[in-house]
This record gives sequence, C-alpha cells and structure tokens, in this order.
Amino acid sequence: MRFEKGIIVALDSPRFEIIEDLKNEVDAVKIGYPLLLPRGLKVIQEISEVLPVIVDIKIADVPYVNEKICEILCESGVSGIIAHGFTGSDSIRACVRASSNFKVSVFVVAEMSHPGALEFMSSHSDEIARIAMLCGAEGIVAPATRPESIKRLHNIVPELKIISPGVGTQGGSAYEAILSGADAVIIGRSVYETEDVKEILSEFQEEVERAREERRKLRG
Ligand code: 3DU
Repeated sequence: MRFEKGIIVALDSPRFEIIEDLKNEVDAVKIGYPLLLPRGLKVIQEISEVLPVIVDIKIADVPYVNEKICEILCESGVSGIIAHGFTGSDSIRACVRASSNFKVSVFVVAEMSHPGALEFMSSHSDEIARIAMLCGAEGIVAPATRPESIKRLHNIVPELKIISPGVGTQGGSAYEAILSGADAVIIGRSVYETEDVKEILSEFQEEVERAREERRKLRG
C-alpha cells in the first residue's frame, strides 16, 4: 500500500457519510468489528469504491483459520489486513500466504497503543516486529502513544512500513509518530466525532507534512 498522505481514518462509527469528505484526503479507511458486524462484508465493497480499505479485526487464530479468514476478506475486496503477531510465525505466514495471492498487504500488530499493552505486549514487541519481517508482512502496527517504541521498532525493521494508531483521542501526536518513523497515522474519533471533518483533516495533514519535512532535514 502507498501512504502518500500519511493518514488512515479508522471508521468505527455509523457516520458513513463522512466517506465523501475523506476522498482524496487520506490513503485508506480502516474498518473493524464496529462497522463490519452491523453492515456485513458488503461494506468493504461500498467503501473501496471511494478509498482503499484496511480491515482491522486483528486476526489471531491457528494458521488454517487465519488463512481462511484472509481469503474471505481478500475476496471481499480489501487492500490491507491487520493480524496479531503474538500468535507466532506460522499464523502470520498463513495470513501473508493467503493475501499475497490477491496482492493484499498484511500489517502485523507489534505493540498496541492503550495502557494495557504495557502489561504483556510491549515486552515482546521487538520480537514480533522481527517475526513480521521474516514472515513477509508489508508492515507493522506501532503505537503513536509511545513514539519511542515507533523509533525503536523502525530501527529494528527499517524495511517494514509502520502504521500508527493512538493519535488524538488516545493522546498521541501525528507529528511525533511520523517524526519517529511511522509511514501513516491511524485516526478515528478525532476525525469522525468532529463536525468539520475536512478542517480537522487539514490540521493533521499539516502535522504529517511538517514531520516529514523534519525527517528529510535530519537525513540531510
Ligand atoms: O482511538 P481512535 O478513535 O483514534 O481509534 C483508533 C483505531 O485504531 C481503532 O480502530 C482501534 O481499533 C485501532 N487500534 C488501536 O487503537 C490501537 C492499536 O494498537 C491497534 C489498533
């Protein structure tokens, strides 16, 4: 997937009409159970007529079932899939295998953005990122709420793309996440709970551009 704008909107809301405001402004729409359960898989096709769709149901099963889930999602028209990494390399490989037949990108959750991730997950995020790389994933998910984790993970797997949730409502900054190495930030409530979606998007776009400019300067 290409992240030219550096912004993915997480649409965990029935406010479906904002899709029109997102067109040409963001790289992709991320959807999960809050939209898929009430609307069904057909929502993937509806959105993908406007923007690429990343399905985030954080797939976390045995390889056989992971493969089946990915096949169903790919046949439904997704561009990207998010899977958990703690399940281990065989389960991740199954997602990559199924998705590569459809040229669909797989992103592996290395470390989540909420405080609970510090109880178990954060102590294994480096290994999960390495495994994601070895299994052929296109990228990882790393927390905007902990830019130092993004920086560390970016150094461990510089060849992988990083998409980063936790911006806005969860307290993370788009500027810091991109500056630390993220290719795109994932933003949900701060966009879809705002009256003027275009206005808030232009503020986030400005932050992303400023951070990219700063990174270019740092690289020299
Ligand atoms: O907090 P927000 O409303 O901006 O939404 C964040 C989205 O990113 C939401 O869809 C959630 O499922 C997803 N996400 C995380 O928040 C944290 C992760 O580690 C992974 C995904």
